[in-house]
Amino acid sequence: PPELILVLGDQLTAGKGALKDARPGIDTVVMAEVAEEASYVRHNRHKIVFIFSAMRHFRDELQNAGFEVIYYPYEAGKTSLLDAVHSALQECPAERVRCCKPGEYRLLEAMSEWHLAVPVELVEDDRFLASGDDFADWAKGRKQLRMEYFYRTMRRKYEILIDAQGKPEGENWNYDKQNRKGWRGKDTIPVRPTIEVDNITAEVIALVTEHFPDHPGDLDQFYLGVTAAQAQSQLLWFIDQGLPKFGEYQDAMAEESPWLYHALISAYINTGLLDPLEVCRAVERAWREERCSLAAAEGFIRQILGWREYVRGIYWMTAPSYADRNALDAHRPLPEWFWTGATDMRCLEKALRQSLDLGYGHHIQRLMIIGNFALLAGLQVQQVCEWYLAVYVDAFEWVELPNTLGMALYADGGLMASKPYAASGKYIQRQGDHCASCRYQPAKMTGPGACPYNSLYWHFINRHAEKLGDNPRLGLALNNWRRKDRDDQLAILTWADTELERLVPPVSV
Ligand code: FAD
Ligand code: DLZ
Repeated sequence: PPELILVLGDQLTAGKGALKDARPGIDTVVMAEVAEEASYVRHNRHKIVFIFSAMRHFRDELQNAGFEVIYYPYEAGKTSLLDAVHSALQECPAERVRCCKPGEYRLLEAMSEWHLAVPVELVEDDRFLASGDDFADWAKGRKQLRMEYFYRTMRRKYEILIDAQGKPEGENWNYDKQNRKGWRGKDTIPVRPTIEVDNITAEVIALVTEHFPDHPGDLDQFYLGVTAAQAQSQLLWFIDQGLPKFGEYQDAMAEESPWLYHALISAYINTGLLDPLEVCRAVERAWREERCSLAAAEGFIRQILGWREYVRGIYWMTAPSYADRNALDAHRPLPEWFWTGATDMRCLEKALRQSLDLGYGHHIQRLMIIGNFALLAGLQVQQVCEWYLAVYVDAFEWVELPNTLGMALYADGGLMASKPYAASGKYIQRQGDHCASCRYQPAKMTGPGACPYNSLYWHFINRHAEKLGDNPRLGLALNNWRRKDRDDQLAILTWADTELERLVPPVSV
């Protein structure tokens, strides 16, 4: 019997998910641009344009492949996906609705309450490399979950960077120690090819400009591909131009570039325009053809085969209560300047502005600049998570939440990360070149001109000393703090309190 196949805006892969075994000429596909999905957070306008335009291009591809597609553009005024499915069922004779399991718990829960005239079947999302059951099996009985061990299982399972004896290539599983160089402006950063804005994207840009005036994002700088072919050519460009230096500068921050040698492919993988396994295999191939070092290839593959699958496993294993965790009792309200970038801390200003304007920040900006500030200042966890979900083009809760709540804010008490990623101005100075153009000095601890990250770092260590006391990875920091003179400690804490009052003022009622 004919089916109605609902394809969501982050499920744009032919032949996978609900489209697996779909029959052109028999089944009908429905896709819808709906207010509820576009507004549940203040999504970056780049993200809305990217999703709507990619959906419209995907619709055309499905039609070219012979599918009947019912497509509701934003102007059709469908409020929710349920609303769209209801309407589509009036237009076609389907006896069942099929949809791939959504990436966010919020939507899964809503779908479980859909009452339609025909049954709804949810199918597993086969675009991921570890299913929920695979992850649960791996996690079962382990006292502590650590990404590194999960990653090794995945390397073996997919035989990626594994030699003929079944050992890791180069004899090590992980080459992270070679991947920590700071940026000193000494290398040439390759210029990224621009992608032409076609008519479909231009129309969507006009629509989003009109309907989402309060959302962040400078659409004059729209830079994303919107088809699988464009995503593929971005990947090939990266493998050629970015990958050779990816590992070396993976943890670096640069004044002159928002992306350095990063791939800019997360949005494509998360929406189905690129396949994660094919990406890993293409990078492995580049190493085998001697086009990059093993450290670069391994470092990159670990992010996708390891971290990406691991955070998804954590998300579904702990949903929905994970989102409410706040293990360090962080309650300061998110300052308004997170939405404008108006701060005189240079590194933070750069990271915030590009995140707001482009919807992009690389990992170290998200973790060690913005996330680190939120952690040290004790910003309210759920407000910070909502900010991340809104601002980045690649943000979907399954990947955003464990990264923000777990990795950056340590609000899960150490389920995701083995220690809080707390760092002072010294780290930021070592990894990048922002400090040279900043009014604050990373070598100064207190008084006017002192880098706020410094005193806030010790404030953080001091206020959580008890909770974090048994974490061996923080032993050194705690000892250094305890060895300080009582007067020095007091001066640092008093200065940090002054800085907190200034930078994160309480919300006026
Ligand atoms: P590259 O640095 O070139 O890395 C290659 C790929 O590896 C990425 O495209 C991505 O698919 C994958 N990857 C790398 N790190 C991670 C990770 N920690 N978790 C999952 N995948 C990873 N990534 C998202 O896709 N969506 C998010 O909403 C998101 N939120 C984050 C929030 C915080 C606080 C932090 C610290 C990280 C977050 N990340 C998120 C992970 C990572 O920062 C982005 O995937 C990466 O910056 C995307 O840029 P890129 O494609 O240039 O990545
Ligand atoms: C993110 C997003 C946006 C902005 N708009 C839509 C939309 O109009 N229609 C749609 O099907 N999907 C959209 N999405 C992606 C969904 O929010 C996503 O499928 C869920 O959050 C689950 O990951």
